[in-house]
Parts: sequence; C-alpha cells; structure tokens
Amino acid sequence: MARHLLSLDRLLLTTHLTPDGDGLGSELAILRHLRSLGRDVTILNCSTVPEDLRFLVRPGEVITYQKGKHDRQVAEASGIVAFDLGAAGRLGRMEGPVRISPASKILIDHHIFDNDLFDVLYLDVEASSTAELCLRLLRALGMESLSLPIAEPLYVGLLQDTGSFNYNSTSARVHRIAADFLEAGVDPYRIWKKLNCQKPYARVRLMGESIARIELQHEGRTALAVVDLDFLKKSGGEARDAFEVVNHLLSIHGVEVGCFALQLASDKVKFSLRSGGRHDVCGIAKEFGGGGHRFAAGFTTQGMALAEAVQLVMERVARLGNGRSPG
Ligand SMILES: [Mn+2]
Repeated sequence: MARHLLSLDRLLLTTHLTPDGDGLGSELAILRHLRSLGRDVTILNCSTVPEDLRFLVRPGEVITYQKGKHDRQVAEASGIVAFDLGAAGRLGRMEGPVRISPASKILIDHHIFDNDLFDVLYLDVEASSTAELCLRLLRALGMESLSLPIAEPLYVGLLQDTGSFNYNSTSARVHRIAADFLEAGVDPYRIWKKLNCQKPYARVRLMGESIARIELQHEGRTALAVVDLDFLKKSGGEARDAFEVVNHLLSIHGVEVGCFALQLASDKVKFSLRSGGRHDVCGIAKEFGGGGHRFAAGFTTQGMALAEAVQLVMERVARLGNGRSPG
C-alpha cells in the first residue's frame, strides 16, 4: 500500500461530504507528510471545510471542488485517495468525475464499504478511526518522528470518532495512540476549546429547539428527532447545525435506537441512526442505499415526503425488535 502510494506522481486526496475531523484530519496529515517528501499532492473536497475545523487548515491546503473547474485535475491525477468515505455516494458531486478518471483509486477507511469504485483498499473496520489507519500508513511510509502538524489533525480525528474516548471504538491502543499525539505536542485543552467553544449563537439555539422536538416511540426505546425545512429557515441556522441533536438521542434513559431526520428538500430526507449497542442499525442504512458502522449509520431518502419517509424508517426500526420489550 505505502509503496503503491509512492509510485503515483500526481495525487489527489479527498473525503466525504461535510467533512468531519476524521476525514479532514486524515487527509491533512497525509498531505503534509507527502508534501514534506516533495510529492505533488492536492486535497480536493466536495464540500467546504466546516467552520469549527478551519483552525486545522493552513492556506493553500484544501480546495473545494467546482464542476468544470477541477474536472481536468481529477481526470489527470495518477492516484485518487479517498479517506473515511463510507459509501461512494458520499463523494457528492465528485463521484461522477472520480468514476471516469483513469487514476488508481485508493480507499483508506474504517467503515463497512460496498466497493464498486476503488482498486486498492486500505480498510480495517476494527480501527477506531481513519486517523488511526493513517498513522499506521505514515509509519509504513517511513515517517520517522511524529510532528505536531501531523499529530494535531490526526488527534482530532481520533477524538471525534471515539466520542472523546467514550464510544466502544475506544481501547488501550487508542489511548496509546493519543499519548503519542500528546507527546508530539498536541494540546488537548486547545483542541477542546476550538471544537466546543466556538459555536455560533444560532447553532446553539437550533440545537436547543431540535432537542425540544425529540419524541419517544416504541415504549420509550426509540428516540426520534425530525427537523423540517421550515424549522431550519425560521431558526436561521444551517442544516449542519441541526445535526448536533444526534448526540443527545441516546442520552435518554431507556433509549436503544436514536433516529434523526433532517429534511434537505421537499422530497429528500437525510437520516442518521444511532444504536446504544443492542441493535445493528447499519443494515437499515444499507437497505436505503446508505451505510456506516453497526452502531452509527446514515442514508438519504429521495422521492418521499418527510412524514412518509419517517414512518417507513420507524417501521423498519420497529422490526429490529426495538418495537417490543425484550423477552
Ligand atoms: Mn471516521
């Protein structure tokens, strides 16, 4: 894998729609290492960098894809590396150009992945994060010591994908990796402040209003939050701001499955599912053309009104056995 990467002379790195710390942190770390070796490498993402992660990025490091403007770059790359992708559809508007590019296509990921696009997979669903895989890869690439510009973005990936060292992806190995990052100079307090104390007022308001909308179904074992277009417009927030409600669904006593429905258009709804550990929710996501992990997955429905889509998904959640009491 490391040798293959170094054999490609024009590399494009990319990650999923609305990058998170893991996707962005991973591509930044690999970019910085390969640039330090004098390689021709560029990050081209289908979405802009979210506000709260901009502190990680230096000028000139991340380009946002524009149709027409960057298609030639995609076509002429010798290698395209996608990080933390989960599903080909999460390349967004870049999926088409990537598919037709003759470049070698490499996936570095820890999601369950149905592959019909990549020719080289660096995939480990047991890894806590793509950041962990990237650290492994950097060592295979001969990186001698871990510098702060590489450790910091990877730390953010590890932190976010383990839910700040709380999810079941957390292990002794994860803490040892975190210790390596701290020894390289990462300041956890600085990172915590950057990630958690910079929220726009509108986002916190929207989060509060979304939390107030949580309803319980299946005798309190499923928590559902629905955010429609109207609500978004009135609150003055952005769709990605509403997303934070996902993290509160499983905090309710007795809830086993959390479902967040975000209306993107009149007939388009984005769903995020979370499981407290009893149920595999990735199967549902896959049925609807999405994917993810066993306990955290997502998908988007098209051609159905919001209420109809929500009802269909709730029926499917009930069929997990979450609609009945255990035993
Ligand atoms: Mn990840």
